[in-house]
Amino acid sequence: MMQKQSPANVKDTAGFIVNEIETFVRNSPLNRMPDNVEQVIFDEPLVHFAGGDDPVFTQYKTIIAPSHRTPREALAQAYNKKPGELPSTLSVISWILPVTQGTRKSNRNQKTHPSLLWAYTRWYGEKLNEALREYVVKPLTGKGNMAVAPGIGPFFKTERNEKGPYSNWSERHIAYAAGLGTFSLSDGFITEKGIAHRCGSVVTDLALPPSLRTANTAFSNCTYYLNDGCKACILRCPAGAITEAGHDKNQCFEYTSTQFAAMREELGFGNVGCGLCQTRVPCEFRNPVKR
Ligand code: B12
Ligand code: SF4
Ligand code: SF4
Repeated sequence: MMQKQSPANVKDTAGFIVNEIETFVRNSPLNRMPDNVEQVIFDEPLVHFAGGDDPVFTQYKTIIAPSHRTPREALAQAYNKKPGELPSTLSVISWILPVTQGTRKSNRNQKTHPSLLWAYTRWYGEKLNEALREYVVKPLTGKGNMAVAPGIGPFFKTERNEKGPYSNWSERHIAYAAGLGTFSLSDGFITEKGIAHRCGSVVTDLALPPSLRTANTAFSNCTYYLNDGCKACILRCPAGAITEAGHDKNQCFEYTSTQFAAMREELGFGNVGCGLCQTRVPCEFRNPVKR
């Protein structure tokens, strides 16, 4: 799949990777609802790149936790090397998988539980997301490049502190670094295709052109911070986990892990999600600051 790079083909390589990801998502049998193979789980993805040594990745050690890996640390760990032993240029490939209109609509009517389609998206959609991460890594390594998908790597971990659960590779923070959008009052990540999505990423030693971060702040796409008074997600959350102070991860976690046991058991899923705060809100499928 991949040829060795010269500066001249960096742009071609980037285009090629975007095309590979789009084609995989469009054609993969994993991107199909189990009850109806005509219905896709995700729409066309958004794909951006970040420089692997962008200083924002070091900031995440303060913003998230010291254990949060930089791309260099993640790649080094995967190859059992020291970060300084890796090539001087690293890149991160980051993608957004937008939830389809049909699924979003089904969740809009929900008041306490996720809709069946939303639960399928959480469970089967993440299987597609995992397969996509592997699909992006394999051909790169097959052609002699280094690549890892930290979000599904053996060192990936979710821990807890007083604020709630956090991981050592936060896909949304990677997407922020790649200029795909910003955070929000509800904690959700608002992209040009809205907040209802799943995301993923791969680190590689390929040189890829970093995408611009055009947002003024890490919260610019959320209209709450534009003083427009939007509090739609506060009203949507059945757990009372969202207030003007932000998103209480502990409350969200308690609600989603205790309330949906019967649904999880019936479906045989480990997690059915919730996402009421990501549907029937102005940021559901678009960037609300661009009305
Ligand atoms: C742990 C976890 C949870 C926990 C905690 C969520 C959380 N907010 O962190 C719980 C169980 C509550 C949860 C719930 C849900 N989750 Co979850 N979860 C994760 C997981 C595994 C790790 C997240 C993590 O590391 N967070 C770290 C903390 C610190 O991040 P944070 O609180 O979001 O970050 C805040 C600060 O950093 C702050 N900030 C402050 N200053 C600054 C400065 C700068 C410069 C920046 C950039 C940021 C920043 O910004 C953020 C917002 O306040 C990820 C998968 C992954 N590997 O990333 C999925 C993930 C975050 N979950 C996801 C989803 C979809 C959900 C649910 C909707 C459930 C569902 N599937 O239906 C809910 C939504 C909750 C919500 N309102 O955000 C998606 C989010 C996609 C999106 N649309 O935003 C992810 C990325 C999974 C995926 N692969 O797509 N989840
Ligand atoms: S519903 Fe409104 S306040 Fe909540 S995240 Fe979306 S834009 Fe921000
Ligand atoms: S914050 Fe958590 S509990 Fe509240 S609507 Fe969003 S996902 Fe559901």
